[in-house]
Amino acid sequence: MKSSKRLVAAFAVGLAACQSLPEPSPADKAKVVAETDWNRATSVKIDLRDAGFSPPQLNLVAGRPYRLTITNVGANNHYLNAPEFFGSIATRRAEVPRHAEVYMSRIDRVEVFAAGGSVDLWFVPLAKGRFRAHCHLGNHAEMGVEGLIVVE
Ligand SMILES: [Cu+2]
Repeated sequence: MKSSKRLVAAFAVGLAACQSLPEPSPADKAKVVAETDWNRATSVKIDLRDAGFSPPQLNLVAGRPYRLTITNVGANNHYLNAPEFFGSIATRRAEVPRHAEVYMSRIDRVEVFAAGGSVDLWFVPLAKGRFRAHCHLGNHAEMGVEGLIVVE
């Protein structure tokens, strides 16, 4: 078993026993990023609409690499704000296709601009759980601009 797989398994078991498990260390996350075959990333997407996230629930599997495309199809700017989720993933980079790639180890929140703005996040979820994601601007969350990210 590769060490990154052991790490994922340890966090998955830990979270089941205790919901307040501290997030994986930066060194652990860096190890997962380095050992992951990013050519095998699964593409998933969330559209940010003025009335809600689509789909309202995103299902992921711990230990697998993902490319998450977040596109704003609404008339207002929106955030995807999910601090617990972002803390629990090994982040490789954020990418605006054909324009920029930003290599980073930790995302706090993501704002995507109205009417077609888009960004791809490359990451491996490390902890199983149900993570709330929402837009904190104005009353957007109350208007439904929120969703759930479920990692199994
Ligand atoms: Cu919003």
